Amino acid sequence: MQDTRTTDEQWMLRALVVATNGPEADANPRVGCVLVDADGALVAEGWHLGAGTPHAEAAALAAAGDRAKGATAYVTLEPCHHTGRTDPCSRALAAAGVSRVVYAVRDPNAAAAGGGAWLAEQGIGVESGLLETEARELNRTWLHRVRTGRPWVTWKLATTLDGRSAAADGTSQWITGEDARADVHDQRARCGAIVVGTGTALTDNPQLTARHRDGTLHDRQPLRVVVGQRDLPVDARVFDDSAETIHLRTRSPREVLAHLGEREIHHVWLEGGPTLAAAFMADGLVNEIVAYVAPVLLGRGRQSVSDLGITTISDALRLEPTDTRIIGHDIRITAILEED
Ligand code: AOF
Ligand code: ZN
Repeated sequence: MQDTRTTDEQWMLRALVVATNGPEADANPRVGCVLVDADGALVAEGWHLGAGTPHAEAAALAAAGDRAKGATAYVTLEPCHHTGRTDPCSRALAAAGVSRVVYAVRDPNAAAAGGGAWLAEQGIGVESGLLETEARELNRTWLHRVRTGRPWVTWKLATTLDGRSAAADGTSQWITGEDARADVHDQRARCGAIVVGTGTALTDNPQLTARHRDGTLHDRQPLRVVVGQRDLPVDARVFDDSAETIHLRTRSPREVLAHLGEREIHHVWLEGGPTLAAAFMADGLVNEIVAYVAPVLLGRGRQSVSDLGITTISDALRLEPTDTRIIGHDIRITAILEED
């Protein structure tokens, strides 16, 4: 099939691909930069490896050396114009003699924005908005936090065919199969924090870490957050030394998210239980649901979520499915709720 994308789009696509080398669960966004010379040949590429390390543009410029002069820079995010943990990319691009800058999405972070306008003032050709949808998708959770001050919340639930997440006596290990559970660990590793209520912490005594199938820990662990007034035993597994844990003695999901947002966490993995999940839902703070549905029946048992105040079918919450797949014997449905 013939590739009908323009040359600019192809280079931006490459910048988006190299951006994915960066870590997902970091205070900073994932950013890629590709430098292309006047003959249309690749000069260098760079990506951001997380807060405190060089920005994508700086990495690409370092790799390019003198060959950056006269080049076009394709960047997935508007070049920053501030001195934060590193120097402004706008000035670095201009100093290197780059003649044209194409970026995908404007930087909504007021502290860093303004690079595009400043570069244009220097007489450098600046274009924006190329593959913006894709670039937004790449940093969906980070953009959400910058816009709202709160992390994006993904509520994970595991249910039986009849919508139960635990048996009548409270036992729930296990409803889904091994493959689905391994998938949960991979997804946890991509988030900045795992949030549960004290009920879940007391009933299941979970470790709340991201582990490989052999039980070893992923290199990076999300922050473990337990929410609620009740005390936890000091020997609870969430307090082991495999990851950092905080116990927030509040019932307000908004307070929880404000606190995590301040910690520059932009993606929360909410694992329930039913009371906490309902509280987040009631406040309109769940952005996405990842549901694992197992070929299991429990009949009488505990619902995955407490009352949502819905009594008639026309009031049902209908989500926008973004992905459905079979994982082992279970089905995983990913769906998003309307953005506020
Ligand atoms: C870019 N290129 O690769 C990244 C940018 O604290 P700092 O210095 O790392 O700055 C972080 C902010 O800079 C971040 O919030 C975002 O607005 C922008 N990130 N900008 O030009 C990059 N990572
Ligand atoms: Zn920068």
